[in-house]
Amino acid sequence: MPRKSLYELIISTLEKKKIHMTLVDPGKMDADTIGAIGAQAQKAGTTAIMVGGSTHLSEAKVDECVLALRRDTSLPIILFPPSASTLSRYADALYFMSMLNSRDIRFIVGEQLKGAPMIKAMGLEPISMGYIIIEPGMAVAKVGKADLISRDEPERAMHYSLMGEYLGMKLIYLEAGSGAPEPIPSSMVSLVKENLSIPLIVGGGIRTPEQASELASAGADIIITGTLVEETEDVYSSLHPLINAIRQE
Ligand code: 1GP
Repeated sequence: MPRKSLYELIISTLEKKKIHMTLVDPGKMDADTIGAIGAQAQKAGTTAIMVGGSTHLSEAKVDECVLALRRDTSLPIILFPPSASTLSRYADALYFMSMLNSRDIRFIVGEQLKGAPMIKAMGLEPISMGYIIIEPGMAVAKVGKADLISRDEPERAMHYSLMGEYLGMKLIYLEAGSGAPEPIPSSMVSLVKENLSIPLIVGGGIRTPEQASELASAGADIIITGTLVEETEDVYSSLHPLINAIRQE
């Protein structure tokens, strides 16, 4: 039987439980620190590691971090690239993402056009994803020139999400921006989820088990945390209760 794709694994896992993924940014930490974070996150129950950030990174830097994660964990590694140059052949897959509410064609199809042949050559699994930036959006909103959706426009977020689904994307990601002071409102997550038939990822500003639980209960299928693991001194103790809280939903 052929090996399941990572996307198929995500779908079959979601039939049983909600998923947590840990985001690490090679622009902010060295490879050994990233490997150590990955090992603690795996022990805490995270399902996959996402490697990326909003700044440009060299292929060598991304390779080094992915290889450290390979050495220190047995988790799937998914690239979360800010641009076509931020790829690594050593990852399992990448979110082939389009920032649907960008004002700049480069972030909708431009980097994707550059990246497509590289993904083919590297043999990476692309998982298409509609990336939608919600206020405040933080660095990624500025870099990606997002036409921000405000926190009190849940319908606009829903319309963008539906557009992504109808374009054939496999996942939708509602992003408040890394380090956002608070996560996306749960009422927005509920409205999007009620109307969507593909899995919904939510990230940006999630720091506590209560926030993660509220978003999962509102309909988030996959919860992402990044800043939390960068700032804590004890990755396991910070992540374990948060991942348990999602699993209860
Ligand atoms: C960023 O949503 C992710 O793309 C993670 O955000 O760093 O705020 O957890 P945080």
